[in-house]
Amino acid sequence: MGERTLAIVKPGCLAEDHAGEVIQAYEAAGLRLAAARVERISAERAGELYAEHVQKPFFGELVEYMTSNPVLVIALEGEDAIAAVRAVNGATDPAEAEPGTLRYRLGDSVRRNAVHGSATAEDARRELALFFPELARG
Ligand code: FUP
Repeated sequence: MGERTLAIVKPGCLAEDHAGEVIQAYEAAGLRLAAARVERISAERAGELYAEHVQKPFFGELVEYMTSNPVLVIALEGEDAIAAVRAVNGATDPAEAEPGTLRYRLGDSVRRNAVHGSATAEDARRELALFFPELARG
C-alpha cells in the first residue's frame, strides 16, 4: 500500500469543476483514493492545516480563501505518495510551475493555486489526522 498523504482541491478549483481532472492526474501517477469528502473547512481547521504559516503576512488571506467555499479533501495512498502528489501538483506559485502540473494548468495565483499536498511524512500524518482520523497512523 505504500504511503498515505492528504491532498485538497481548493475552493476555486472545485468551484470551476476541475475536481475530476485533479483526481485523474493523481490516479495517472499511480495513486489510489483511500477517502474523499466535500466540505466547507472551518477557520479553525484551516488555521491548523497551515499552522506553520501563522506568523506570515499572508496567513489571514490564506485562511479566508480556504474557507470561502467548499473544498474536496482526499486521502491518497501508493508508493512514495507524498512526493508523487507534490510532483503532480507542481510549484507553489503557478507562474513557476512546470507545464503539465496541476498548478500550472489550474492555478490562478500563489494563493489560488488549485491544490494542496502534504509536504512531509510528519505533515501527512498530522493533516490526515485533521480530516480522516481513521486513516492516520504510524
Ligand atoms: P505548498 O507546500 O506548496 O502548499 O506551499 P507553502 O506551504 O509554502 O504555502 C502554503 C500556502 O500558502 C500556499 F498554497 C498558498 C499560500 N501562500 C500565499 O498565499 N502566499 C505566499 O506568498 C505563499 C504561500
